[in-house]
Amino acid sequence: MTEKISTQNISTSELTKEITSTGAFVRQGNRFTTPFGSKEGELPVETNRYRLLWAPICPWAHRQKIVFHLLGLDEVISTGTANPVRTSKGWEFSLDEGGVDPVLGIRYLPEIYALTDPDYDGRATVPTIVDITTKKVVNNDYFNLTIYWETVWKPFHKENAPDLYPEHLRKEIDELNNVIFHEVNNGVYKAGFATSQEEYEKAYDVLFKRLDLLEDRLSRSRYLFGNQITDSDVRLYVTLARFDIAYYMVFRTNRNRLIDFPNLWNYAKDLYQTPAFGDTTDFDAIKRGYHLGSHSENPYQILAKGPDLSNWNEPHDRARF
Ligand SMILES: N[C@@H](CCC(=O)N[C@@H](CS)C(=O)NCC(=O)O)C(=O)O
Repeated sequence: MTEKISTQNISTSELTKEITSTGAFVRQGNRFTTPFGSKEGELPVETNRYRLLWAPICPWAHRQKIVFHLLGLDEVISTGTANPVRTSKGWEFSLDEGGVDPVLGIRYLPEIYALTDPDYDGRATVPTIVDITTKKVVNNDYFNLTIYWETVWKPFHKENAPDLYPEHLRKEIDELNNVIFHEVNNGVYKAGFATSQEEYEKAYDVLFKRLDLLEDRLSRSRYLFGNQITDSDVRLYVTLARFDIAYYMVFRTNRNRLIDFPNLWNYAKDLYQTPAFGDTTDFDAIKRGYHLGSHSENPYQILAKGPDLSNWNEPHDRARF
């Protein structure tokens, strides 16, 4: 579901952005995309075999963590957490004793990519799924991972786990996920990483047009698909949770803040106050990761003091549905 990558005119900067000749950001494709499943060639669905490597700053990784909590998969897939401020050598496991991931023994994420594929020359990204038995990366397909957790991993869901990807809604969820990905989740990055005024404004306009439409949609229902939380809500939430604290300032997506959209803001608060959402949202990590992660854009490494985040715990209006 990722965009097609143009191999021409890609420039590499400190952030190793993928940039076209007109200054647009085009995200790299995923190198490890073998699906989980029971067919030959698929990754076997087994407990205590895989490790999720993540960083709480990252929206693509955060959604795996939310889904793990909602479904109880934290019990069967272990997690390694990188420091939110990425180093010039990549994500670092400096929060762990001795500065190495205790299960895999790596200090920097690129080490495990190199062990898996010495020829890999793309970015080593979170989320990454490692097979602990082989110490190799088996999947970094951030777009599809939550769908695997929600479907083929069902035998290991906790009792009364929600159905985040109900059969009768799958087509609509897939369609909305695509739109949310291109215009919102990745839309903020397209605005933030653009290297021309024109591409930045294009991404900005698409993003806010879509947020206006979602604002309207959420005037009619508690969640994106009525009264049940689905995979699409997880995807939208992770971008909303980073909006005012990071994207508004760092990516210049500043037509207005999340808290200026009554429905999106109440919806975000509602989810934040739902187990699995708020308790996996690390605002401090998000702020440090985005504001301090690029030395070229913040050479004096000054951390913005605001915004006030206490309002995330204030009452929301969604019970009216
Ligand atoms: N795998 C995807 C998406 C995941 C992703 O971009 N993760 C970011 C953090 S939010 C990352 O790990 N970036 C590392 C880097 O750019 O070196 C990609 O390659 O673009």
